[in-house]
This record gives sequence, C-alpha cells and structure tokens, in this order.
Amino acid sequence: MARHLITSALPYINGIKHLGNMVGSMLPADVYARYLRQRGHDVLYICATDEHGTPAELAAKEQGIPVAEFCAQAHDAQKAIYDGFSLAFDHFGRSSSRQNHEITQEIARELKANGFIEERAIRQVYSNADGRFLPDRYIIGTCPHCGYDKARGDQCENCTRVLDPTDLIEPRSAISGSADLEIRETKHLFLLQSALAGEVEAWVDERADDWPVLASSIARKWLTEGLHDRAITRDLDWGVPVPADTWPDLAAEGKVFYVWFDAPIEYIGSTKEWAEQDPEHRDWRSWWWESDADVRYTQFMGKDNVPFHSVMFPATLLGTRAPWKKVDVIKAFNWLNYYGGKFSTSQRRGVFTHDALEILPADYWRYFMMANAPESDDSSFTWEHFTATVNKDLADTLGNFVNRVLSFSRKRFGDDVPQGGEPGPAEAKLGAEIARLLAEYEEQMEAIQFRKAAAALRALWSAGNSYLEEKAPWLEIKTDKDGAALTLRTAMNLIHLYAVVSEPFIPTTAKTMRSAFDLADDTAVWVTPEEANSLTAVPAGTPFTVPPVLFAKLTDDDLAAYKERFGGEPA
Ligand code: B3M
Ligand code: ZN
Repeated sequence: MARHLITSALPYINGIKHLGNMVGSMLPADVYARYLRQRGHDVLYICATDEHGTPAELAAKEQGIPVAEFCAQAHDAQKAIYDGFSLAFDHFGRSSSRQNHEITQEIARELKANGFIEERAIRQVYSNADGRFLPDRYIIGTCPHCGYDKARGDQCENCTRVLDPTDLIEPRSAISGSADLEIRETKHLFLLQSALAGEVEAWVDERADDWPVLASSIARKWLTEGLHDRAITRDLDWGVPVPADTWPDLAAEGKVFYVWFDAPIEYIGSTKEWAEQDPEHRDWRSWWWESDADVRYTQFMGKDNVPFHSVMFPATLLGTRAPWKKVDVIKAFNWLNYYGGKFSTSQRRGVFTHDALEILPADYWRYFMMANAPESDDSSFTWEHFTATVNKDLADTLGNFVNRVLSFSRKRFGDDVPQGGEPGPAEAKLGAEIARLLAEYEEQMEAIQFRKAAAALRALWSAGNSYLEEKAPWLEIKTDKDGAALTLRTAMNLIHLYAVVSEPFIPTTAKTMRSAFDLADDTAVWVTPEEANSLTAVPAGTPFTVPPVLFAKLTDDDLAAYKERFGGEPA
C-alpha cells in the first residue's frame, strides 16, 4: 500500500465549465483516484475553486453583488455539478478560505526571509475617479490595430493582438468609464525566480523523464526561455492580503497576492480545510512534508497550466527552504475541440457540464470523455462520434450483455445463479483472455494512459460477448441444459468482474451491476489474476435480480435534437 496525493487544476470560479475543462483535469484525476483506492492505496484527492483575481471581481460587479457572495454561490453551483459527475474528491475547497490565506502568507514570509521576494517600484495606470490602480484588463479603449472600441489593456478581443494599456487610443476605466487616468509609480512584490532558476532546472531534470511527454516537453521549453522575476501582488480588493507584519506599507495600500501565486498554494490550503473538518485528518502535513517520502504526488491539468505547475509553483516551494512536498508526476492534456473548433466559454460554443448532465447521466460522459481523452493530441467532440460510441460500447457491448445474460438465465433457471457442468476448453480460453486483458488494463492505469486503459476495458467487455456468441446458450439449452447453465454462470461472473473493474470509469453503473448479485460476502475491492482466470467470485445459488437497461440507445432523432440544440459545424 502506498500513499497517493492527487490534485486536479482548480477550476476558476467564474462560469460553468465545459467538457474540455472537465476532461483535462478533474475527470481523469477522479478516474485515477478511484482506481488507486480500489487497489487498496491510501488516496487523498484534493481540488477547489480558484476564486481570486480580476475576472471574479468583474463578474460580481456585473451581477451587482459583493464578490464574496458571488464566489460562495458560484462555488456551490460548481460543486453540485461535480457531484453530478460523481467526482469523489476527498475535499473540494475554496482558494478564498482562511486556511489558504494563512498558508499563502506563511510561504510569502519564508520567501522573503530567504531573500527571494523583493519590493520594486513600477509605473501603473491610476484612475482618479475610481481612486485605485487599474489592472491591465480593467482599462478599455480603442485598439490601435483594428479600431475595435472595446479592446482591453491586455488584449484586443477582436483581433486577438496582445496589448499594453498605453497602446490604447482614448483609454478609460472599465469600472467607472472615466477617462481621468494617469500613470503613477507604485510598489509591488516580486518573486525572484531568476535566482531560483538553477535549482528549478535541476529539480525538473531529476524527475521530468518520468512524466508523460506532453508535460515534460512544456516544462523544458519554458526553462529554456528563462525564468524571470515576476510581480506577485496586485491592486485588488479581493485576494490574499500582503501580510502587514512583513510589508506594512504594501499592506496599508491594500495590495493582495496575484491569483496565480495563491491558487496552487490552495492545494495545500484545501488539504488543511479537509483536515480541520475531522479530527482524524489531523496529520495533514504528513501529505505535504517531503520527509514523508512515501507519498506519491500526481497533478492533472490542461497543457496551458503546465508552466505554472512544473516551474513556477516548484520555484515558490523551493524558495521557502521548507520541505514542502513537490509534484512527482504531472499528467497534462491537450485540447478537446468541438467540431474541430474551440470550445468557448465566452461564446458559449460546445457542451457545458450542466447541460451535459441535463441530457444524460454522468457515466455516458465519463466513459466517452476518457475513452477519447486528448492525451497524445487534441481530439474533437462531435455528436455523431458521441452517440455512436455510446451505442456501440456502452449500450451494445456492455449493457446488452448484462441484460441478455441475466434475463435469459432468470427465464430458464429462475432467480439464482445456476450450477451447470464443469468448465471446459471454452472457459479455459476465456479465463486466460480475461486475465491477460486485466493485466493490460492495470498496466495502462498505472501508466496513467487513459485511452489505452479504456481500450483494454472495452476489450474485456468484448471478450464476454465473443464467449457468449461462441457458446450460444439459447441454442445450447435445447440439447445440453447443464452446458447452458455453465455458460450463464460464467457470464454472470464476468458481469461481476466488469462491475469491479469498470468502477473508475462508470461508477454508478458499476454499482448497479454489482448489486444485481446478492452475495453474502462481497467486500473484495479488486480482482486477483486467479479470480480473473477461474471466474468463480459469484458461486452457483447466488440470488440475483435483473437491473433496468443500463444504457439507453441513442436514436437518430436524439442526434438531430442534440445538434439542433448545441449547434454542429463551426460557424
Ligand atoms: N484556475 C485554470 C484556469 O482558470 C486555473 C488553474 C489553477 S491551478 C492552481 O485556466
Ligand atoms: Zn484589435
């Protein structure tokens, strides 16, 4: 048994996430965590909403409510959706928590004590009407390149060019609309990443060879471009305040830490939130203290988040000189596209998580997304592909197998698993095949290769179908009743095995399948190779019930309705 710490990138508080966000962070982390728990490991899966920063402030302003209230509501809304997706976090916290405030400030103090944080004066836009400095995206004006009159100080949304606020023609405040702006000098804290560059590089070199290549290549590319000192404070009301005991001047000016400084620290903060909920979790630091070398830490994220996790967050932790646990493996994902174009939150293009759950239960989505996870390349969501996959893999190969076997057996042999004759060559061949595929499945899960793991799972389901076709118990029963009974008992053992090993991908359906059998002692969490070979976990005489259809077949009308509602081809 090992201890596994798992985190997925923290979903930003603003707005409901789409399937592309889900498949690149929380869902794969959940599948992996479920698998490891089933294998008997001690797993801690931590996530949270990422709540600070300008977009949260702006969204709250738009709704006309205080930002704290906005975040509390948005957190609950996101959490409800993740429950709907059966994401089994040990804790889903909030980066605005007291615990994260405390730890972020503690880390900043340590960085300063070690000479890695410095105050520097910079020139920034100040709005007299608003009485505050404006972050780049709070300044709007006319784009000098395309003439768009609502370009933001960091970027023009129309022509996508990156801008500096001073590039804007007729700049004004996004808060008040006032054009009464001036450039003022102000002080900010800088994290001296350049001084940590050598250490970070050595740290990456030591472990990145073990990471899936997407993450290690991004980390290396980022390092070759050089680590620069970064401003880690902002002029916002909403955020972790700069601690007054250490920087009284900046604290008095109301500076807070930059959202990307405190967000990864919330992995630790959320763990502490978890710990404080239950006295049994008191030893939370044992998950985060390097001396407890038995913890293996895996992070899940989309590829755009890799630089922050592979370079900047490690730099922050290294600079504290405290033994904070750093990531062992970064599992990164490419983009999931929608009909070849981008999913877009701002344009509401694609499938959003709350809409997905409104249409179909979570297991349909979980399986489809993981079986087509954008691991080696970007992948594309289409409704045609989705409905075809559901029909073929889930409805036919798995669902139909389960219902066919159980209904037929009940009709011919009653409510208990029949005995039948002794296993023969067909069963021996099946057992060997199942044991081989199970080993393949385990190997791919250990390697965090979800597409390949899903392919092995699908092959396990298919092996049952091939066996059933070969033995054809509905014919066999006419001439050899014992033979048919053996076939059905074997197939029912396969159903139980599927229930166990499919749990990480389709937890709700797995539970339904498993509880079809009224087993006196059904506590085993995983399948041993011997069990896979002999298929005897469900003995003759076990009472069973026939569950309702596990996966509905999606029709051409369904497909048409989905495309109508969500749009198909890119505009
Ligand atoms: N919230 C992802 C994003 O909004 C960001 C991840 C933080 S992980 C510490 O794109
Ligand atoms: Zn422009």
